[in-house]
Amino acid sequence: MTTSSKVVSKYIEVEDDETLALGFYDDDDDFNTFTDGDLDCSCEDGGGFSDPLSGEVKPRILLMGLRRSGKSSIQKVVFHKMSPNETLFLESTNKICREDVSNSSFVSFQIWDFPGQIDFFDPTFDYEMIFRGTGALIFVIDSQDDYVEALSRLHLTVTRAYKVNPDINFEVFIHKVDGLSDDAKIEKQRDIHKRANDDLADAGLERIHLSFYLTSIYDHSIFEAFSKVVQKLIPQLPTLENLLNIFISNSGIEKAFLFDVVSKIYVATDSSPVDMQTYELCCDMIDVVIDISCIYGLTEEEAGQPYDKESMAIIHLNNTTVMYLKEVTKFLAMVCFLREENFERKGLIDYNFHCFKNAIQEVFDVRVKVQKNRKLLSQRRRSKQALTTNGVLSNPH
Ligand SMILES: Nc1nc2c(ncn2[C@@H]2O[C@H](COP(=O)(O)OP(=O)(O)OP(=O)(O)O)[C@@H](O)[C@H]2O)c(=O)[nH]1
Ligand SMILES: [Mg+2]
Repeated sequence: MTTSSKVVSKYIEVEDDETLALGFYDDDDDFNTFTDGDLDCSCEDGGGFSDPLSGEVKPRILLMGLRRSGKSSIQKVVFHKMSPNETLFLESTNKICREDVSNSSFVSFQIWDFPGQIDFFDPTFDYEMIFRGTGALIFVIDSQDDYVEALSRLHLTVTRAYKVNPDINFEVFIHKVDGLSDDAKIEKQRDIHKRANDDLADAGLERIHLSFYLTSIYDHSIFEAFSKVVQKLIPQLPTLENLLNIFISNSGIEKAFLFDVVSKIYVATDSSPVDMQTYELCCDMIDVVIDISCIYGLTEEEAGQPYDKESMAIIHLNNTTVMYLKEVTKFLAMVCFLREENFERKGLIDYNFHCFKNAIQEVFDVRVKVQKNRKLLSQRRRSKQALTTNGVLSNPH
């Protein structure tokens, strides 16, 4: 295996978009926290907190659900590399915690972790403002607990949110399924699915679509579910999938994933189905690459930078399959599965990969251009408004 040193910047930009090295996560509570009282801050972008540099409005992902359902654990495990056992010591959340997840590539959003019991009738809780800028609402249901109350809370939350913003993706995590047998998991999912949709149908809201996922922080299911939630928020997804399809069909590759290295969320994959084992192998491979890079790949000057342009790894599995990892951007890695005999044409694969990388770069460039234009437009609008309010602009007629 070949790995090389240097960085993957940790993309959780908390204060100044600065980087922390992978593997050295700061366990301090580096969330931006604010109380419900702070929520009525008015935002001119319709409630979305825009990135001042790009003019981009980051979609929000809300984590909601009853107390102790596992919301904060999910966030800590997926985005802070907290080990699942450590979540046992997490304290109950008592105010909304907001965190920016932004890696300046395709994955860019905010996660809002809510306290268990949100009171929609509390006048200080400006839920309209919250839901207006929301891309996805994840509702977490503890599957090891009685879920009658959770279902009625889900119904209330979803109907409120839908009224304010019908474009929200509603995602239901049937969580803590690690304690359940396979049969019990399927039965729980069927039951929750039926009851939640019946409630919506009774309210005449069958057009609201809920997506269900079985999740646990003790395996990769939470990463996979989060990947799917995030993918829905990436407008370039069809383009990325198309590029991956073209790449694999011309390179003798069976499956390819585009991974966000830090969170191990897969941003896109080709159109063949994903199986959990393959996904887990990819996550393990990324861990191995980063770990080996941290241990052997870092010179003193480059300390803390385990992922860079030269990062790549090849793993031969004992079933004649090869896994091939290559750097795509500072934050993204491609992980491919292919047969050993096809790997003999590595030159072709590398050439196709080079073309793929260029195409991705073009997609990025378009995105950057759009963001710049948006920023210019909003600046112009603002200065025009300022002029009008100062009475400088007057109608000549
Ligand atoms: N077995 C199991 N336990 C989990 C899982 N996820 C979270 N937990 C446990 O659930 C408990 C509550 O987790 P939290 O993340 O604090 O729950 P929360 O929803 O943020 O709770 P509030 O902040 O009070 O609303 C902790 O003891 C976690 O260890 C899971 O997937 N499986
Ligand atoms: Mg919490």
